[in-house]
Amino acid sequence: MKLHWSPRSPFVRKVMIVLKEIGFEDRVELTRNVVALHMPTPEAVLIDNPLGKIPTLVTDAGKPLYDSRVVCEYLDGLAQGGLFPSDPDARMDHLCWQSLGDGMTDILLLWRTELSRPTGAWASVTDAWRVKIRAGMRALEADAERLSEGPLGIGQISVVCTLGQLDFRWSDCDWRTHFPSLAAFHDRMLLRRSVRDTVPADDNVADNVADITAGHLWFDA
Ligand SMILES: N[C@@H](CCC(=O)N[C@@H](CS)C(=O)NCC(=O)O)C(=O)O
Repeated sequence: MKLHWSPRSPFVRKVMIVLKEIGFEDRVELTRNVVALHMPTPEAVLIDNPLGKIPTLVTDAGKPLYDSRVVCEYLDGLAQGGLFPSDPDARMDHLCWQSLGDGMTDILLLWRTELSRPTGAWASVTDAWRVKIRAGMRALEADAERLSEGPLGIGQISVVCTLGQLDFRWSDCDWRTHFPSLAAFHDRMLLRRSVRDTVPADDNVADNVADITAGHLWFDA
């Protein structure tokens, strides 16, 4: 299989954590791609995913699969890894955590792009995103004990990628002070090799977006 990949992508990270958890790491060839909303989409990605996004997986049969939710579920199904529980209640918990985590990650990515807009960011939109990220963090803090105690599933994987994105691109937001149970959950997740080995890293491929998020996301006492 081939995976359109980047070490900086929180959505690719979900797939990488799943691959490591199910022991399929060696079955996938990683292809480095630089994708960003404000840049021309690489042809190699566009051929496999008309949306031009990563992660995109090409199966051994040559079938392209996207997005991270589909790719993670496909891989987990192949391995019967149990990361998407079959019990309906547990499954909905995990799918909802995934929706919240992925939705917050989407906002964090769009927000950073908006901040780089040459004519200036649209303040009403970024203000609304701040409200949503704060609400999302409160919801996750309320669920942190269940996230920490339950068996690993796609819900925890998605949420840890959102928190990792805060550390990677919003490092001054000090989320741990305001969400201590979530911080404990994050520490616990870092005990897993799959999580530790996939912490986002900047490999210095230019994407023309300077580090411009400082001072834009904070949490009230
Ligand atoms: N919903 C998608 C989101 C993927 C996504 O936004 N990936 C980013 C990189 S982290 C991307 O490809 N951005 C380029 C673009 O949106 O054109 C998923 O879960 O895979």
